Amino acid sequence: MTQTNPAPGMPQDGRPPLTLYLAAPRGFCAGVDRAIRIVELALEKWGAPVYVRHEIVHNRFVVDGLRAKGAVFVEELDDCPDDRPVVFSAHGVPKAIPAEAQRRNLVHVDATCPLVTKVHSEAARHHENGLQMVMIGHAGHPETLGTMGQLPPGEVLLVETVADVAGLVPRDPEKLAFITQTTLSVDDTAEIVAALKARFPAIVGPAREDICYATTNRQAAVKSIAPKIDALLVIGAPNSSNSRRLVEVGRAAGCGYAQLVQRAADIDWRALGDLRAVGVTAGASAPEVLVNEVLDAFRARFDTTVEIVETAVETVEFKVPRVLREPA
Ligand code: 0K2
Ligand code: SF4
Repeated sequence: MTQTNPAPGMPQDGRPPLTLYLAAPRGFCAGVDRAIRIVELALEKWGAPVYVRHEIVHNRFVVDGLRAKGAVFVEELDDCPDDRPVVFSAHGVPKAIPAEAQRRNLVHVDATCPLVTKVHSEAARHHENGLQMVMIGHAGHPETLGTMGQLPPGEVLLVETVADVAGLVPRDPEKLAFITQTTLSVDDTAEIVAALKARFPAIVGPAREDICYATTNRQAAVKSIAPKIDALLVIGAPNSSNSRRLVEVGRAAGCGYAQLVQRAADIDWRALGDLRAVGVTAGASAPEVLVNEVLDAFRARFDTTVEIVETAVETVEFKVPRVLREPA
């Protein structure tokens, strides 16, 4: 699909021509959309303030918007009062957190993405079958903490790189299974899985990838744009794992300049230099309004032709929890 976009009121003369390849899919996934709706519906149902444990998704613009509506973001359940509802973020929480909320009789709503919950269930099932888990993920990331926190300490061994596989000391190399964070690099993870299978031939893996459809699709779209462009901009936050992976995927696919930007004001125009073609995508937690802001910034400086590069069509939708579908 091709659109020529003269910015309203912008002179055509003097602006160099630029083709802007816009990745599709990009931006919000079904899990992010659901998590944000959960906070909005909780505010409608119970009024402000509604507490949210951790950023509901890793995007300051989203968080600030919900804060303005009455959400209060905290890192720990201890920071939530007993008499207000609390929402758990899309990334998931260790098992101890809902248990503690229950003990305190807190009204709590879990906005963990159902695809993250699926990984939690996998871990629990393997544990019941007597397998020790290897988790491929990033240390300290809330999703990794949440997934590892489904099982007792020591039951989940973390690996971040191929090199980490050599250092694993499992209880029984014949009784292992692996799971992954949902937002990893598809290619890097395949290498780690290959190393795990080479060292532990009996290791059990998921029937289908734990890396989710949204992560996979966004990375595939970047790969298809990379050969056409001089530079790639990924709209997303520095703490957004899936957004950072898109930058890495762009670089690995041959894009010499690939940069994460939170919004248009972050674009380093000098570093971009003389551009003929640029790629733009957005992480799963970055709202479309920020994509439009970036497009407008290009239109202001270049005679920009936007080419949408669609490599997949997404139709996934997740329902919000029943408590938010019922009247107050
Ligand atoms: O990519 P991250 O896991 O860091 O999280 P966000 O940027 O908030 O994106 C939403 C994904 C949440 C769970 O998979
Ligand atoms: Fe769910 Fe994937 Fe979105 Fe994470 S990135 S919230 S796992 S759909």
